[in-house]
Amino acid sequence: LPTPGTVEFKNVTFGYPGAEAPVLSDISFTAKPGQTTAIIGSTGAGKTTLLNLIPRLYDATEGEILIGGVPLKDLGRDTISRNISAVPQRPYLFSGTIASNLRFGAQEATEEELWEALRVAQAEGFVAEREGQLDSKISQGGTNVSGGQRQRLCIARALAAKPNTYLFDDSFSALDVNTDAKLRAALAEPTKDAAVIIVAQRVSTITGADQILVLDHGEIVARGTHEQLLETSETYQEIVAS
Ligand code: DGT
Ligand code: MG
Repeated sequence: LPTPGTVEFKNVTFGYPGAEAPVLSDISFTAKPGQTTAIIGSTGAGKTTLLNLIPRLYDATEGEILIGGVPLKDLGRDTISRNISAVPQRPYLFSGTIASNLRFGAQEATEEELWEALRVAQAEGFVAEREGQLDSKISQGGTNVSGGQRQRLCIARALAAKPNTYLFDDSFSALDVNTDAKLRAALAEPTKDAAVIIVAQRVSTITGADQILVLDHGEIVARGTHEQLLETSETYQEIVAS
């Protein structure tokens, strides 16, 4: 791949155009390859906004984001999309087949690679049961699969692209605790050299993360491992208790 996947935020502030107050203030962290960085915080804290800055859906108002040491603005859009797989909070499937949906961003993926991605995403079973399997039809917006299936297909799509940076926006909370745990265990191998950034609602999804950032009103109010935060962060304790 063109660049190593280290994602670095340096004093990033961001406000939506026209809005008075910034949504993110002075965010600094480094997400390293081979590590999982988790972001947790209440609704409206700015988690999705933070993730969306990485593939440049928006540009930082102040500060800088670098991937592999290169400022985002110096990386072409193409390089950015080849390096990053983002699973959005509201995952989207388009009208086509399961295979064409999975190959979005991974045109050259073989059927075997698609099945492997589905296996990791805990989606192999329900795809195998569908008539036509990889060639079965998906309707616009993915309305003919369940929300949880849609989420897992979008995770499989992200895996099929074999990027070096993964962004998961709340991708596991619609799954039952069991599937969530199985999926994350299966992700370890294919993402072992990638930088993985996970936004989570459920603490159990991220207890094993290498670092957890606690976001509150657009600021990182605490950071550390699960064990460290349990000792040091009241905000984190409240999230754990909720
Ligand atoms: P969630 O998904 O409900 O847990 O919340 P977060 O943490 O993902 O929050 P986020 O980043 O969606 O929103 C942070 C703040 O920014 C919140 O006050 C709503 C506001 N906001 C989000 N998207 C937009 C947008 O497209 N335009 C404007 N003007 N404001 C937005
Ligand atoms: Mg969000």
